[in-house]
Amino acid sequence: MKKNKIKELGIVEMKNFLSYDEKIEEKTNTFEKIMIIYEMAIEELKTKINILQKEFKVFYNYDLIDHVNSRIKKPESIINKMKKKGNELTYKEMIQNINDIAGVRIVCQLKDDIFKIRNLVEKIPGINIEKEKDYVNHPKESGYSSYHMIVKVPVTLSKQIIYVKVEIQIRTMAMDFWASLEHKMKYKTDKQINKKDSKELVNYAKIVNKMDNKIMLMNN
Ligand code: 0O2
Repeated sequence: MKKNKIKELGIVEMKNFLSYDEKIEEKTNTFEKIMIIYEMAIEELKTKINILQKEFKVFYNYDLIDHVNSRIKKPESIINKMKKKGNELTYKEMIQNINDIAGVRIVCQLKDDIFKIRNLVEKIPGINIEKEKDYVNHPKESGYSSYHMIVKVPVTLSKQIIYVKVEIQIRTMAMDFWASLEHKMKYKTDKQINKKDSKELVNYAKIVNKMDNKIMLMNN
């Protein structure tokens, strides 16, 4: 949508609605207000995904989506990520550069359902895809596998509609099991995991992938 049209309709991008150049302070009103807007975006998106989940279960007798989780990134994680990326610690930079402040994770049973879900998300009216990363067909070096989408979700307030970024991770139950385990073991610690364990984790990821492929074939 063109910029002048955005103004006419009272639609604003999050970064313009709250164009704060101030430094981030975790326990202030400003920080809380921003986080509440991200929470609203999660609620909007989750409602739409839950509708799809129910539709498939009730009308097609098919468990397309096993479960949906969501979270708001913790302030210290946001700040650490900004430091790693070399961002200035302002609200403006935070909104612009941190794509996963609001996160929704969709977990399914079958590998090919990941792409069915992706296509359904693309069709939800008002949801705009900003960026996608296919770690399913192209797993990370760590072995990590998931489909990532950064979408913009419209949050309707009394005077305007704000477009808010949300990261969606779509993965199978097996991928989810691996990622949670690996996250606990290595992702969040500052310590480097030794080479042997790292290799072992990559091997487990390959086993998970084989299993996902076999289960998918069995179902087909
Ligand atoms: P947390 O604690 O899960 O929130 P971008 O700016 O979007 O281009 P970003 O955010 O690094 O760069 O993108 P990417 O690669 O899509 O990763 C975002 C999230 O994916 C991570 O968020 C993790 O949740 C997950 N992820 C990515 N790589 C791995 C991995 O190797 N192992 C596991 N277990 N999870 C991974 P955070 O903020 O890093 O962590």
